[in-house]
Amino acid sequence: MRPLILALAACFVLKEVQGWGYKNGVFHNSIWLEQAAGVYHRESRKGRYQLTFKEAKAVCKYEGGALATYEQLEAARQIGFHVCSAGWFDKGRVGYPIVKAGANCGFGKVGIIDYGYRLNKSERWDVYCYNPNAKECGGVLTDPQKVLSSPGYPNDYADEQICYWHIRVRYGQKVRLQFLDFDIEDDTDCLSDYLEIYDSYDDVSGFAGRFCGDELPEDFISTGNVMTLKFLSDSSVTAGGFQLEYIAVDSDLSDETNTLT
Ligand SMILES: [Ca+2]
Repeated sequence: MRPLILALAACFVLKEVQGWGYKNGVFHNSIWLEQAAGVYHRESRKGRYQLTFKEAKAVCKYEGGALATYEQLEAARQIGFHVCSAGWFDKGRVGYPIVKAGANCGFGKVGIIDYGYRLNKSERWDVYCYNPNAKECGGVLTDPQKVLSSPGYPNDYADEQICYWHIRVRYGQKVRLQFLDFDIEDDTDCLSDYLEIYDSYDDVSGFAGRFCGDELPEDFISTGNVMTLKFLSDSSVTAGGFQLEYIAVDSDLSDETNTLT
């Protein structure tokens, strides 16, 4: 662990947590950034509701996809894609998919909450993209053991990547993370590109470290049975990327490992 980097990053992280966390009475949880049937939600790096229609299109295109159509969004919704944030989709329409009715979101309705075709394309919203092939980055993982790597590994990762891995192992177990290879654009505070570890199932609480450079981070063991990893790269300079392995360990065993290290 690098205490200095943690301290320096704290301020920035706090800002980011506000961006991703509780906002306008709605808990924006990154778990909902997961894809469903190739559809996924993105917000601007600047935060929620910052993208014009043109910018929204560019976000999807940059990632090799396109704006989702109403039908694609609905198909995703039907398999559980629920996002409480209005975004652009195909042809300048704005809305969001609601699976479970709630008082704070979707006016208590279920379905695509449709704001219709917007006349003013300079309005700022989030975006819903469609890219059935963009599946190598992030995901919800429940396997007891798995090797993860940065997008494109063993080749350099690309610019403008954002990936979330939400790991959940059996209740009563812990997640043990071991780094196998590590090379992320280095800067003093890891503000450009970084891998973050959260000792929780989201990237809002449980911040446990931010890493960059080419020094292999130490093993990390979660407190509970969940962990979140977040990888972000900015718009310039890439590096070799990383590879790591997580293993579900029995709580007793991991305590033992802890005292050994
Ligand atoms: Ca970079």
